[in-house]
Amino acid sequence: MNRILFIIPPYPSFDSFVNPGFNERIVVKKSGNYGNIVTDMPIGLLSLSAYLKKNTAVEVKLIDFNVILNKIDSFEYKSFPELFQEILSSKEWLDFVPDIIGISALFAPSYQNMLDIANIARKIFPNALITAGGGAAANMYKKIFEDSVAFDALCYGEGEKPMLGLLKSADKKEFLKNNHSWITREKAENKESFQYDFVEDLDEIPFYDYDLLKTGESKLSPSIDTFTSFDSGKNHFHYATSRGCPQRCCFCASHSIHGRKMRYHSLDRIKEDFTRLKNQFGAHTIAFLDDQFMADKQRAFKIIEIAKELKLGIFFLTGLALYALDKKMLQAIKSAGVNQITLAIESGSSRVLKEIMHKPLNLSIVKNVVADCRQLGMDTDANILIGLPGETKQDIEESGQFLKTLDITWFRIYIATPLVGSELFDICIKNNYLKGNYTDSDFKNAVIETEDFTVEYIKEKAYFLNLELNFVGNSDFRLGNYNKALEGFENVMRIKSDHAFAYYFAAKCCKLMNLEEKYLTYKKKYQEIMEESVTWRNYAKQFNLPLII
Ligand code: B12
Ligand code: SF4
Repeated sequence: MNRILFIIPPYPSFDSFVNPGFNERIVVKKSGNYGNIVTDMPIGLLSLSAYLKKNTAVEVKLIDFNVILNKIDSFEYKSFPELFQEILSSKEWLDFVPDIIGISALFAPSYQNMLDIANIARKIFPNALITAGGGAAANMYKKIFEDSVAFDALCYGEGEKPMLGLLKSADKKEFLKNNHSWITREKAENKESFQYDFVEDLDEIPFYDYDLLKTGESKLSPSIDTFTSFDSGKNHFHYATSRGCPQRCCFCASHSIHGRKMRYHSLDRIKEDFTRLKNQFGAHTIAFLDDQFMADKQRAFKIIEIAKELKLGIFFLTGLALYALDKKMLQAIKSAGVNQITLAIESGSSRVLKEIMHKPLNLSIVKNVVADCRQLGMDTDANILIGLPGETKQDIEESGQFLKTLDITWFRIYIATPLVGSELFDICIKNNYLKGNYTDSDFKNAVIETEDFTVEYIKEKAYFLNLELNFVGNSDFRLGNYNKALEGFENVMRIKSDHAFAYYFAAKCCKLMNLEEKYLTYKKKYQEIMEESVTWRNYAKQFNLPLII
């Protein structure tokens, strides 16, 4: 029987884990403050495991370093490799010797961790085949083979069929050599081209192998926690009803793994899986990870109905396409208990949306969707991206002006990041726009600099827009919904305990709601921060906030 060990490297780099930036969420451990790591369920690996177990004899184990980093209450290591060495050589963590190691590297920030894990695993398990898959592995293969000799092969695109072929082959090295979905050093050096080998009918993949997880542990820090309306104590399970997305947003790299054609699970199968999640795993909510849940609207309605019939809550972790969100769809979503949705608006400038992002979104639709959500009592989070090549300072200003007119509950302002596999990445390379290490960038760091802006400008502007749209111009505060506005500000305090603007505007809400005791607490904290922090004093000055209330 084959034995596979799947490993998920820490998502962030060591440096960003131990030195989280000013604008980042902090986690306090006995040994100090660290960046927060999200631990959503790795459904790619759960799918792989289920598919392999259905089709061949295999034993599968999973080590998710993100879960481990969240679990330990003190971080005593001088580097991540120290941690990798300890865990991978410990019998307590791993009670078998794997024949195949499969590292899952979906994104570039985990690049160095993926290499370090492979190098260490090569020493501990000299006879194992070391493979990797996911966006970073598939799109960065040339660099990986330059930077490490530990890998036998990297998977091009989705892994179910390539990995099954590998497990079933009598001569594994020969299989890797001849199969077009596996990238080997030799094939890369010969500049061979690679091919996807997708499971076309997703129903061929069995119910995800959720048993591979200690589900309690993956819920230590789910991304759902950042949504104020969601009770993270509830038992939620990640799931994708489809794969693929036909859109061509220039900043996206998803197609480089899943392709652009939509593939679906049947409705019967979805019902079966939801029922099992509820009855066998005690699920309360399904958190969807589809790239394009709205690709087929009638199907989307039916899936929502299935969840409602089963009395399961639903939640969308990825941004929803606005063109599909007419009043009827929003009513259906709301009726399934959704109180908060993420809108993939991306920019308030029509020019940027159309000419730069290649995103067919009409801004008048945005206004209607936001108004309908308010009317239905649904909170809206808007994803906004700034700093793309071709975008000018004037575009960013115009975008900000438009966004200010929307009654969005909370704006998430991101900095354009050149994801490997995206059109944006190719544009940046071609024009020499990269002014930093792109593997470190994760929508918080600015690394793109063009004729129109510097990295410093974009970084500053992103934070300025955040303060302007979420605090100074907060829509709930503006509309007199002080309780709701206060909820948002208090949520920020929990994530960033020295956020001066959160205390200032929370104090204002409390004053207006006659919450005298809270008002005094928040006012005092604001004034303390103003005394201590030059950065916050500067921001206060820019927005004409008093230093003493
Ligand atoms: C859920 C998700 C997350 C979760 C990860 C949860 C998890 N444990 O899987 C969280 C919230 C942590 C996350 C974070 C980020 N994410 Co994200 N995320 C996604 C999302 C929406 C779904 C992933 C998924 O479940 N896909 C469905 C499953 C079935 O596919 P899969 O995971 O890719 O797995 C398949 C293959 O990759 C392959 N495979 C994977 N591992 C392995 C291993 C082996 C050995 C083999 C053979 C094959 C293989 O086979 C699997 C089965 O077919 C994708 C978009 C997408 N559709 O993929 C973006 C995506 C992966 N994320 C992306 C990015 C950029 C990020 C962030 C950098 C940005 C950010 N700040 O949000 C951060 C990075 C982490 C950090 N620094 O904090 C990009 C990555 C692009 C790139 N080239 O770098 C994507 C593709 C989104 C996009 N539109 O471009 N993300
Ligand atoms: S960002 Fe979303 S809508 Fe745009 S191409 Fe990627 S998955 Fe599709």
